Amino acid sequence: MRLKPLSFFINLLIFVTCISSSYANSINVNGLLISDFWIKPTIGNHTMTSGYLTIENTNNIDERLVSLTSEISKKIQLHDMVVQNDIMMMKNLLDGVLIKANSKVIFRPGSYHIMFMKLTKPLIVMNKYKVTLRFKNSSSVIIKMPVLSKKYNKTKKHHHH
Ligand SMILES: [Cu+2]
Repeated sequence: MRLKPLSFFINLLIFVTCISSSYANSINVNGLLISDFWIKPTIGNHTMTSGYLTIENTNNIDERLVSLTSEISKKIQLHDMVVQNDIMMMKNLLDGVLIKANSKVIFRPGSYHIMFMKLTKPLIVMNKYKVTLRFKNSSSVIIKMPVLSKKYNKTKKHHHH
């Protein structure tokens, strides 16, 4: 095996196997707690949908979610919802999402979300799809995001199957 530069190892992807029962998904990668990740089912034959997660940064330095990739989508953006002329609009966050030291950012409907555009295949409810999160400081992380028909304002329900 040839020697690779240190950055190669730092950027090595960490493969994470999520607990398959219910969707109490939660992983800890170098002090980044990533939890409650899910993808909204597509509506009809729409080729885009959104995804959500919670990222808690327990480290003493700021972190930034820079970009995402996945085999399910040819184009993934990080969006926020903003009000422009009294209309709720989606805003493409070109600089990613800042997760300050010792704080938490919650992606949820009506707020931060992952925009999966140009889906490459229909998403199946309860299936899990690999999504790679790329951070500024930490290694990239692969999570398996389940497609769930969650009710936005209700308390969490557990799906057993
Ligand atoms: Cu969006």
